[in-house]
Amino acid sequence: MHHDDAFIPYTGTTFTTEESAQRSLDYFNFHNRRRSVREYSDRPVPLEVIEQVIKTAGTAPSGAHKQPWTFCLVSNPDTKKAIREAAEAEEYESYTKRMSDQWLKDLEPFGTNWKKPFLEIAPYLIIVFKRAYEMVDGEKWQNYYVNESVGIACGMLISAIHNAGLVTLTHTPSPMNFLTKILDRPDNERPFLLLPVGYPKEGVQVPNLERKNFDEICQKYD
Ligand code: IYR
Repeated sequence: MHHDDAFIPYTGTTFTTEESAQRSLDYFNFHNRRRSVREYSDRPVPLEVIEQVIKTAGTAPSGAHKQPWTFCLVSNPDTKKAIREAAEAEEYESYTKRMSDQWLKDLEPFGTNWKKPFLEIAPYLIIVFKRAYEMVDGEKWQNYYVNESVGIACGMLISAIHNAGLVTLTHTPSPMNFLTKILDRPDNERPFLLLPVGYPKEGVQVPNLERKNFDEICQKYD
């Protein structure tokens, strides 16, 4: 059933208790300063850094290891402009007609609106596509747990971006089928998330938010 090299030794590192405690604390403290940033500097970002963070996202677990994701990396100014214009057209409709009063009220603390200049200013846009199925010899092979898999990969991507000293934002223009068109994606792919990536605009401010405390997010069963 298995060929000889179907399994190999696990090479991940384990740590002493003290090292584990320190590393988990350091990791939390570093991530606790991550924020979604909506205003970007046009300072260039080295391509190899962006490629590396995408590689990290690609290490995510996925249903049956199908890796059902494609990360489109956009730096071309014309493409960014096309994406901005299409996103703003949809967002204008959303903000002025489609979103409920309650939704608009819930967004007030973030100061968002239909204008999305970051789509042109940020040096890179990463548009994540989920792959619902693969075409194999003209046949459709369904992928598994696609939303979970791609969601996890996006979480790892955000973590890797923060680790590299860059900022991002999980932008969700809605509907976002315009991305399929502009980026000429195949039928088996659907846009999942759009992330501008870059350095923060100098002196940028972010909403004064508080995170839930530990007892609010964790229920222990010991
Ligand atoms: N997609 C819109 C609206 C929006 C919705 C939620 I929920 C947010 O947390 C933030 C924005 C936009 O990107 O502006």
